[in-house]
Amino acid sequence: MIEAYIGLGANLDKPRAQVMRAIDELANLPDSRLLAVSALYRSTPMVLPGQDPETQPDYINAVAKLETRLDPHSLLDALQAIEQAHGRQRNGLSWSPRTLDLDILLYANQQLDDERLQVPHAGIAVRNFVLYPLEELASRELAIPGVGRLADLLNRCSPEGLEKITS
Ligand code: A4P
Ligand code: MG
Repeated sequence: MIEAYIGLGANLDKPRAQVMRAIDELANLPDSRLLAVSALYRSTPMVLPGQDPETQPDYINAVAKLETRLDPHSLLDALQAIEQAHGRQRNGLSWSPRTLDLDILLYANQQLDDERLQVPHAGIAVRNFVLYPLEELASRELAIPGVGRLADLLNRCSPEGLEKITS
């Protein structure tokens, strides 16, 4: 068994319900156990240069910690099957609104870079909607392979635009 962290994000079609349902589905992944889930966060859309954040609804984001025997590509297959079951439409445009996005943030202490997977996730160092929920589940000393220590990344990442949902 290895430990993996999954990022959840949604900004279409009742995003909070999408994320809650996805958490249940992560709990039912084969050969895996859901160990912990962060609070849900509301976050301002991060958009590509030239895109207007005002044109997208806010995201609901969270991070989940799993124990799994699935290899990284089988885990990605399983996550993409969940995305499809949530009616995820891919229009070929990056960072467009979505009913559900599941990203492998970390897979043990492995670094992967192939045509389907980049792990740690490419955006991990600069995404407050990943780092702050991750801090709830992991030690601040967590070493993110090839990237740095979680505490250092948090020090450099403003929580602006991120709101923990408490009710
Ligand atoms: N892929 C490569 N590495 C990974 C990984 N570690 N985990 C590949 C999951 N998938 C990975 O993803 C495209 C391809 O990335 C997959 O087929 C897989 O083989 P996708 O989900 O189809 O497309 P995408 O999500 O639009 O693209 P991308 O570049 O993965 O976007 P991100 O990084 O997921 O960012 N703002 C806020 N506030 N909250 C958000 O959650 N999310 C995004 C999307 C933009 N802005 C956001 C948020
Ligand atoms: Mg994605």
